[in-house]
Amino acid sequence: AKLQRTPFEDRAKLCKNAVGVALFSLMARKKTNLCVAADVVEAKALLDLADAVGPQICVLKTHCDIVRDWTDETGTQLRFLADKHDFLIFEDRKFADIGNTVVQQCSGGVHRIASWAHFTNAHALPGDGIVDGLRTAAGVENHGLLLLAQMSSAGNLLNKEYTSACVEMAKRHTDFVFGFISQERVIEGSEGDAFVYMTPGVKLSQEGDGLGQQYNTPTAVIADRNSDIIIVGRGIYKSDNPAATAAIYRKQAWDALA
Ligand code: 6AU
Repeated sequence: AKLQRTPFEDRAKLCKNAVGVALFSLMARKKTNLCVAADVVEAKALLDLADAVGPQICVLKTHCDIVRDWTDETGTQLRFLADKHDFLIFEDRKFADIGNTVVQQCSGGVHRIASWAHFTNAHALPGDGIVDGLRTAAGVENHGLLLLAQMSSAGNLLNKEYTSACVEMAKRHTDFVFGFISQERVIEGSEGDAFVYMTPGVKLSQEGDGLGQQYNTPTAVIADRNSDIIIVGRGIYKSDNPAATAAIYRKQAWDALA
């Protein structure tokens, strides 16, 4: 049976966080549910990749701590490209410490994540204090947070009970937490429509990487598991033509919504 999907423009009205609202609206307007994981290690390569895939994506996902020559200017330039191409920037920091520590990690240090990223993500493991700390560091007006409810890697410890606890945590913080990193939609019905589901571990060729990553196709993730956004890294940035390959993933992921 085909899934009945609430249009993204309607889900924008249900979401309580400003960045979540902006993301749903952007997806509806630009007609893309592709996020590129820009896991490259030099600032110029990151900016070039962002400029090349920018027209295809709703979100650019970064790992700022793998970029060997990161400066404040890198964040500024990413924001410029986000405005140019109409996408949001997601720093995949996977915070996992106590509230007081994540305040510093999110706003300070070399990367000053809160100054350029629209949203980031966190493990629920430390408890609600991690959400409160990140809210303090970034504010709810121009920032949002995803919780890691499920992971793509073999043997991960995020079992069903843990996923349920993440869902409950998100529901307690809807001003700030607007979605999940998950392998499927983790909240059904209209309550679940207020959150976004972003799924990594997506590649057109399905063999793993020898380090535990497990892949599914765009169609399986969107049509079968009812997720919203595919996150694609190596499948795109390691291809000969990232812009053209991004267009292929974009079409498959968007067509899978229909
Ligand atoms: O497509 P890949 O395998 O080259 O890259 C997948 C990207 C990487 C991971 O750090 C990230 O997705 N990721 C995450 C995220 C987004 O939080 C969670 C997870 O369970 N698996 C995963 O691969 O940048």
